[in-house]
Amino acid sequence: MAASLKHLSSTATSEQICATLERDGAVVIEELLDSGLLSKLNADLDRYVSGTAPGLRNPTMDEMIEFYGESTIRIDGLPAKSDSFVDIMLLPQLCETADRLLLPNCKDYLLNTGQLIQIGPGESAQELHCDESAWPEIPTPKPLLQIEAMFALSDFTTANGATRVVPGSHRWDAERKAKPGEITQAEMKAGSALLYLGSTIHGGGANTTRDQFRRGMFLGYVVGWLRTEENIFLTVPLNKVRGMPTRVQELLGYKAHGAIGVVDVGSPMALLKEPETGGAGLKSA
Ligand SMILES: O=C(O)CCC(=O)C(=O)O
Ligand SMILES: [Fe+2]
Repeated sequence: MAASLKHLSSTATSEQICATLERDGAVVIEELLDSGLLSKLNADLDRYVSGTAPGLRNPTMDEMIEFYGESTIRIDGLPAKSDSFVDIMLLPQLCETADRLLLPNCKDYLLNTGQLIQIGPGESAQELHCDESAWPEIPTPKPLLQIEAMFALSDFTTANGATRVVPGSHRWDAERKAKPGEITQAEMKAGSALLYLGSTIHGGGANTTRDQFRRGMFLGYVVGWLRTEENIFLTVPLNKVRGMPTRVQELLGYKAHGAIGVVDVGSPMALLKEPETGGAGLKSA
């Protein structure tokens, strides 16, 4: 039987979402963003996309140039760039799923990265991977580290680069490679989202169109004791964080994980309550 993904409606309960994620490693939630939220988010992002060239600007490793795509625009720092992104961080379907799947493995979780991923015409398929391979130092078997949502901000089609997914691969040994018949693509309408686990094999699709841009937005939560992929303390200015809902401040790293992530060996939240210093909250002696 050809590989396929289960689609649930946005009224699905977190039990249903998690049961599907535990069984298949991935699920599409249809119409997770309403049309008003989708257009506000796209308008906010348009302002940044128009001034950004495709490809990686400051590679940390040569292999990342191809991995991130030379015809793909990626932009992070999204909590500072769009209030709609901040609203989306708190969607109950996302937070309840993270509560159920990640809280058994940590005291609380963090935003790992929020990323616009716009795949341009001619882009080749991204290498299939698990997002948890960002932390190769953690020995296997690993506890579940991450849950991810890839929001379709334009329609996702096979031709324009809909995410490729290997259902069931979250249970595979690390060496197993997907055969063509085990790979499907997350075709979905703008506003829908693919939810998947950090251990599920997937990758961006090839964009074989001549003139279509596949706009996706990635939002992932990770166990709070890991270093996050995006350096959110630098991508989201402190003065912006001060005006955000408390739960968002926590998810951006302003809550200690027990004794980890502290300021003056205490809660970083105290820093957000101080008058604006414009910097790291340092006071001169
Ligand atoms: O663009 C996509 O559909 C997937 C991107 C991805 O998996 C990644 O960059 O880790
Ligand atoms: Fe990925």
